[in-house]
Amino acid sequence: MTSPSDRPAPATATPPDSGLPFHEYVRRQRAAVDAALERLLPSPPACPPLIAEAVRYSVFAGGKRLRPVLALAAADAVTGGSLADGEAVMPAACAIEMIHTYSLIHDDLPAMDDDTQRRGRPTSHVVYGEGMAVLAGDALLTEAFRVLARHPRTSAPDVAARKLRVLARVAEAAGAAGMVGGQVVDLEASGQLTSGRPRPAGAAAMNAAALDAMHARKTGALIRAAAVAGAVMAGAPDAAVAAVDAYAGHLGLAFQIVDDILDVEGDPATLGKTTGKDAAAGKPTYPGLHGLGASRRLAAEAIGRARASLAAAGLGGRLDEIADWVLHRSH
Ligand code: GRG
Repeated sequence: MTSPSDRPAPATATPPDSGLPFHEYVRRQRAAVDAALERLLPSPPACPPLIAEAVRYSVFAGGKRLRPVLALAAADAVTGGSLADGEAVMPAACAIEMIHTYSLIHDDLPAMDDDTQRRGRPTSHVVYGEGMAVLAGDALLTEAFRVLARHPRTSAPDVAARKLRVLARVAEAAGAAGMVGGQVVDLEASGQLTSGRPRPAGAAAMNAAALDAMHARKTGALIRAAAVAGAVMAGAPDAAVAAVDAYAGHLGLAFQIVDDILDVEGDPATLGKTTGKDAAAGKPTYPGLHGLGASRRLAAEAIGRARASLAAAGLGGRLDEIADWVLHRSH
C-alpha cells in the first residue's frame, strides 16, 4: 500500500553551512528534520487518525534532535560540506529519530521507568493510555524501517546497497544486541524485572566496565548508528565511516555521562522530565559510581577521544561542534 507519507521528501533545507553560528545551524537542521518527519510519518487515510496523532504527540514534543542532526553533520563532514543531495541522508536521519522516540515512549511506561513527564509534556501513556502508548512506540519502530527501506526512492544499485547496509546497522543498534539489550541489563540491574529471577543489587553490582557496556548498548549504539548512517548514505569510504563510528562511540559515552550528571543537578523545567529518579530507584549511574567531579572528567575525556578520532581522519567541522554541545548541554 502506498501512503501519502511515501511521497519523496525534498532535499535538506539547509544549504552548505559555512559561517553559520552553531546554534543557527542546529536550528535550521532541526527545522528541516521536523519538516521531513511530518512528511514521512504515517497519516490518515493510510492509517487510523488516532495512531497518527499519538506518534506526532511524542515526535513533536520538542526533542533536541541530536541523532538526526548528527547524521546530517556526519554526511557533511565526509563530503567536505558538498553533499549534493540532502535527500540521500534525511530519511535515515528521520528513521533514527522515530526509533529514538519509540524508545522514550516505551521507557516511560509503567512497566519500565513509569515516568509522567517527557520532553516537557505528559508522557504518551498519561495522555493516550498504556495500550496506545505501546502501539505508538510499535508504530514508530516499524515505520522507521519502512522509511529506511523506501527512501531515497531510487533504483541505483549503489544507493540500494547503502540503504541495505544502513538498515542492517540500525536494526543491530536498536535490537537485542543494542538498545533493547541495554535496557534489559538496566532493568535487571535496578531490580525492575518481575520474572522472579535472582537479581544483582543495583549500582553496587555494576562496576565501571559493566556500566560503560550497558550504556554502549542502551544509548551509544543508536548514536553511533546515526552518525554511521549519515556517512554511509553520503557515500563515504570505509575509513571515513570507521572514523565517524569511533567518534560517535566516544560521543555516546559522553552523552550518557552528562545525562546522568543532569539527572543529579539539572533543572527539571529545562530538561522537560523528572530528575533524580535514577539514584532514587537504585539505578547504576556515573555520579553514583564515580562521583560528580570524576564523572565530569570522564565526559570531557570521552569528548577528547571523539575529537581525536575525527582529527586522525582529517574530519571535523560541525561534528567537532556537536562534541562541544554534548559536553556542555544543559538539557
Ligand atoms: C524501551 C527498548 C527500550 C529502550 C529504552 C533510550 C532508552 C532505552 C531509554 C531512555 C532512558 C534514558 C533517559 C536514557 C538516557 C539517555 C537518553 C537516551 C536520553 C534521552 O535522549 P535525548 O536527551 O532526548 O536525546 P530528546 O528528548 O532530546 O530527544
